[in-house]
Amino acid sequence: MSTKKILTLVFLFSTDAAGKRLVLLGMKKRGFGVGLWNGFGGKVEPGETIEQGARREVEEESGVHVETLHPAGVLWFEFGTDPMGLECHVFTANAHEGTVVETEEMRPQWWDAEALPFDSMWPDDILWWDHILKRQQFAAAFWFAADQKQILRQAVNAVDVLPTHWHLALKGWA
Ligand code: 6U4
Repeated sequence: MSTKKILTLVFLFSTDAAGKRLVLLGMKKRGFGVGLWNGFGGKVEPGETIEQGARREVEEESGVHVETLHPAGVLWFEFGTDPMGLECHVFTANAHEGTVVETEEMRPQWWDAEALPFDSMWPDDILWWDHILKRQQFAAAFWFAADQKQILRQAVNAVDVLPTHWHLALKGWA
């Protein structure tokens, strides 16, 4: 693995009248992960911090502003023989400003956080979502087949401190 792209993935939480935790997912309408319910996020651009990139993507994809982001986990993805690895920084947010809107990229919908549509999500999500619900930070890695569907190898760990340079740390860990 020689190169990596840094991505963000943000899960926005809310509560309904009965106090049930809700999470906002977006149906991806184009590009990578099309047809899947996903958190909001994308590539971090040059000159941005990871959090700035996460905030920008949330605004672009859902129309709302999130001020406080809580670091929740780090994911590493490889697909088939593609030399590009994806390091995806996962955040949660408990508050937002503005109104959620459908955008060119995403059709947003609130879901019961304990009953997500895992059959129509990236197949790794079901393997780490419990950590998010329990507010337990995690570091995970998934080696997908080239079809971007089948997970060939995986590692999911709860951590006390989120690792930096996660793909390098993996060499001695997975
Ligand atoms: P463009 O269309 O170039 O603006 P951009 O919005 O920057 O793209 P894109 O569309 O490549 O990013 O989307 C990346 C998003 O997909 C990130 O939020 C992370 C998410 N993602 C990628 N692989 C994933 C996986 N295996 N599991 C998962 N989310 C994944 O839960």
